[in-house]
Amino acid sequence: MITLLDYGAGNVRSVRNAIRKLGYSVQDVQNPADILNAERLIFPGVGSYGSVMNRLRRDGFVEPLIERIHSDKPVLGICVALQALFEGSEESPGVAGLSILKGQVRRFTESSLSVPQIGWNGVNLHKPSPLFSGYNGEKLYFVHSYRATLEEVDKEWLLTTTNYGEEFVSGVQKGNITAFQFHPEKSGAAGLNILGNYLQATNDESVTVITGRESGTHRETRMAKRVIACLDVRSNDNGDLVVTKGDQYDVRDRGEVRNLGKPVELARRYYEEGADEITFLNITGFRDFPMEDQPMLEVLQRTSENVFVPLTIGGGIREFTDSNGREYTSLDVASEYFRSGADKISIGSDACYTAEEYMKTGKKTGKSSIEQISFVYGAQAVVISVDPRRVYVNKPEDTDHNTIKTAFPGPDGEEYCWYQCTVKGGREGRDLDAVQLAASCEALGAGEILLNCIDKDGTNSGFDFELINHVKSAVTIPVIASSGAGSAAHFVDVFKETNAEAALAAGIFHRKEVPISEVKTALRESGVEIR
Ligand code: 1PR
Repeated sequence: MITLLDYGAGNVRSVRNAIRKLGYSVQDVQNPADILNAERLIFPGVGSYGSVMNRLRRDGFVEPLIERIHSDKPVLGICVALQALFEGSEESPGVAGLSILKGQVRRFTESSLSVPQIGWNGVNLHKPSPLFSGYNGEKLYFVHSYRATLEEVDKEWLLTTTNYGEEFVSGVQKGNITAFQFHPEKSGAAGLNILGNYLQATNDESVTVITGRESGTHRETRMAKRVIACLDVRSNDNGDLVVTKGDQYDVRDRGEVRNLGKPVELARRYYEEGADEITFLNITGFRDFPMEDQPMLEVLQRTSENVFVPLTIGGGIREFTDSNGREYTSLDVASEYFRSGADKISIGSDACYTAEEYMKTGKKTGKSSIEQISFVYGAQAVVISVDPRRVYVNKPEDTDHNTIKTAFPGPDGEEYCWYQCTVKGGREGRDLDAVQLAASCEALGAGEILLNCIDKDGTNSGFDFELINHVKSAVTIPVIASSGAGSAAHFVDVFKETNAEAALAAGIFHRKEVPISEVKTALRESGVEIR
């Protein structure tokens, strides 16, 4: 029996599902005494530093947790839980941590890096550990902006380090305490193996004598470029929830909504085929009341039972009032999705309205969906889905928007274009360009940009490098290139021609034109770092 410290700050469903998948039972901490009495305790780290510590304090969990850590009972901390062992974090100034380790956790400082670090990276083992038995250097999933530096951690605690432009502490272990900066529950088979080793080692004393993977052979770890499978989901005319796919956002074929499969089954297939991440977009979310949109919640719940890579959900993340007059904030809506198994939420239309307001007033209100969700769940949990379309002009002075000189002139030979943001699934253009949207949303606390392109969507003609470079140069958060993938070579091209951290495709995977393994092979052969 494993006891889980669920303090309601994010997706712990994945940890629960991973433990169950490994054959153990899980129970939740109900009161402070459970923390002391649990045989084995897992402290999952989800949410921002401040929200984690404040919730632990609110529930009276801090004292028993410290007491347990000082006893000889096992505790496994994940992600922010590793950071919580320190005295505090730059993420939430003034909020005291558990102070088991001295010092502060700080934001990545290297200016050439995209922060947050979102994605797959390796670890170097600094001491023999049974937890890494069977680990062969596979990449594991990280998602964080803050980290403990090597100077901050006593040698006897140091378990693993990872390089993200600088070497940081990705694992600590001393006596009964183990904590990982990566998410084993989101790191595919390699992560499940580490988690399984941990559960076995803490179950059976004899296992701890096994010496794990050779430590001390230091190799540079490298962040991988991610390959993401995207599932656009909506109800068809019979009311069935289907994965569909549009051509330039038109998902109907001879009047019928295209049906390319079932969301849960397809997501599982992509996980098994090696997708680094799965994104679900509820493409009619702007119409429906999301809290009543139980099918999408169920899709997430069922998917997370068998899919152990990050899940993003988009569509309908906004505040609304239901037919009974009950008001929901976008934070309520997002929370429901996180509880159901989402690791990140993606905001489309609402991000445009927020950015427009922000550009008008120059003020952060703290009330927008981006700010609220980022404050509670951390920037890394907030993705902005951009749906831009090219607007051609003869010269930059013809518009107030950010233009580029394009190598693909417009219908009348126009040599410049800007990228107009749209809302409601591309139906309505706004007086806002993609650079304005991305930069405003970053300033408001978003952690990643999902950069679609209506002109390219479903065309199989390759990604729009001009758009990607244009937006990428305006932000320091990671950018996911999306729309237009038609072959494995297109993925190679997008990573050679742009600095995008990830590339996403839909149609070619759904129609089984290009398997994910072929994309990965092409990338590996071209020298692109992959998982
Ligand atoms: O506005 O917050 O409710 O979010 C709605 C979400 O639904 C947005 O993320 C928006 O991008 C998405 N969406 C709305 N309508 C459509 C549509 O297709 N009619 N799909 C839509 C967007 C685009 C991509 C697609 C890539 C790759 N889908 O995500 O998967 O273009 O496709 P390809 O590889 O086949 O070229 P809100």
